[in-house]
Amino acid sequence: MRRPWAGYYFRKKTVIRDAWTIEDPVTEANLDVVIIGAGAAGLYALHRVRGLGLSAKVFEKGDGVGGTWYWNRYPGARCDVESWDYCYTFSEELEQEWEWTERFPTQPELERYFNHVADRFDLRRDIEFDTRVEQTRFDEGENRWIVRTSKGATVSARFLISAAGCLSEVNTPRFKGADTFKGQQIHTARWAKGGLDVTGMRVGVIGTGSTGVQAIPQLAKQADHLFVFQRTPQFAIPARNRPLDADTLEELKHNYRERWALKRSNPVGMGRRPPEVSSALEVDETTRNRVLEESWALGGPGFARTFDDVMTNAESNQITAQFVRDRIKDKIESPDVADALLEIDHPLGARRLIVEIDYFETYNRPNVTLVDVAANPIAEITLQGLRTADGSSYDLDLIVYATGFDGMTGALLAMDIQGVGGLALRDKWADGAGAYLGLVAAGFPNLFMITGPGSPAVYSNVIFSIEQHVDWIADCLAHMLDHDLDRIDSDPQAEAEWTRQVHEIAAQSIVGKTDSWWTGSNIGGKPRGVTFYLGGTNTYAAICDEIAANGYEGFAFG
Ligand code: N01
Repeated sequence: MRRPWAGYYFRKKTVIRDAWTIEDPVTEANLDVVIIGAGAAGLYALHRVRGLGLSAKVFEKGDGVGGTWYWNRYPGARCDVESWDYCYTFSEELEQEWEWTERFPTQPELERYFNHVADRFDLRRDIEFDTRVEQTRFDEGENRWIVRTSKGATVSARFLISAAGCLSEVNTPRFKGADTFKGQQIHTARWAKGGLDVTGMRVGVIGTGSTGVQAIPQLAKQADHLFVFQRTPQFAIPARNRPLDADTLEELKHNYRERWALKRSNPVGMGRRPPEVSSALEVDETTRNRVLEESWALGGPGFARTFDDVMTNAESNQITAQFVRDRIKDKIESPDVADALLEIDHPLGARRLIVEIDYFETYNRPNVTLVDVAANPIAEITLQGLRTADGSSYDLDLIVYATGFDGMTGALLAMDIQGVGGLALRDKWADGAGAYLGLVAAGFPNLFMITGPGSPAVYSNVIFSIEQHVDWIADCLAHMLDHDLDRIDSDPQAEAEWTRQVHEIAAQSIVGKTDSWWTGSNIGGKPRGVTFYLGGTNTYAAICDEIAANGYEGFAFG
């Protein structure tokens, strides 16, 4: 059978450390800003820095814009944040002209949206596609970043902005024998552009995180048989997706500004009001159940905030989690399958809460088999399929790796970034990643990270966090231009204190109280721990603004 992608997915990750020096001829020397990535962050960053009159170039490894929504084309891929929240807020014209069609937009719709943004703001002419940034070094004498790309160009820029994304470096476990499999193997974030027809195939899906949970119901509809290899059962909340009718759209457009104000005051950047009841423990059982039922009926990611203290109070969490277990159980016909799907070993929200459409019902189909690979781990991939530790074999035509990403730092560390004194970012972060406000890592001057470690990043409505970061960076650049400043770095002490606070807040939360990509434990050798700020996007934005108003406290200019 044809294996069009097999070679690509199992190519060994290369860490480039050749004898490249900053004396290499520079092919383009007069840029103000280089931006890495043309996803939601890179597009908006380009728009803002152009507005300051700066010249800029974006390097994008794909051949189109959209980032996550360019790469993740697997069946069922859609955003699990509502369309009216998961969109830019910087342009009222954009808000008014764009028409969302569903509560939770699909990947094709989001890809269209980002293409529309690229065209509407004339961004493409400064984007170089099919080009990866491989190495960058800070030239201390000139206060410039020298950037080398996969196409062999070496450009120099005053500022470097990473918009490489928190979930763009894929994680494909290397199972013994994977190279021998005669069928097709594909990672969900590298799905073929034209789609993949799995009709009549025996398909194995490894992984039941947000991605697997979205892909499984769609693959089951087409495949001859679907085997789901589950290692960790997880909580999932019904999406209750729906098309948006004309009245809803009109109401949305009318209220965008009001929603923006709600996002600013919400701890995860969503346009919602605070919960009606702050703790599950402060009301009687009847009220509690009514609130839970209403929240369940509404569905979506907001369920995690049914009560204010779900993420901080173990008892409130346990009550909410039991409610979810009971509702899920009702959907599954086989008691054994229900048990296997509900043997959840962590509090609700300790891993990123999943939003699902027809996921649990899919296990009632005769062509779907759940395989527990916690008890019997995958031992090897064979010529015919897959074998688990107890000797059971599964004949397959296609293996789908819904195995996630090297989150938060993976994309940054896939590049060879060297700061002051040749310090490599991967050496600086060898024991744990952090940057002052998640924006600038000490020793890496003039390098801004959008949604970097230390910022709310993935624990927020990320596109709203992106806008907040980009706006802050643009204001900071304007300040530097106004005051004729060439260089900005973080004070190492301010950075250490910020990172301490990030860890202290995480220690008080249920978030990350079990292994997952949130804690980096899905990647061998990666330091463990939550690296994103859990104090709330509203609090975070206020701190960033205050620091800027106080003359950029904790930053050092030169
Ligand atoms: O990745 P994951 P994801 N053997 O890391 C399993 C965002 N997202 O792509 O849990 C067997 O959550 C692994 O098992 P375990 C969202 O932020 C957003 O699903 O490690 N299994 C797990 O089940 C999300 O959180 C949307 O035991 C192995 C799965 O693979 C993030 O992306 C949609 C294994 C990986 O789950 C990542 O989600 C989709 C092995 N050796 C994703 N290795 C939106 O809608 C790994 N697994 C916006």
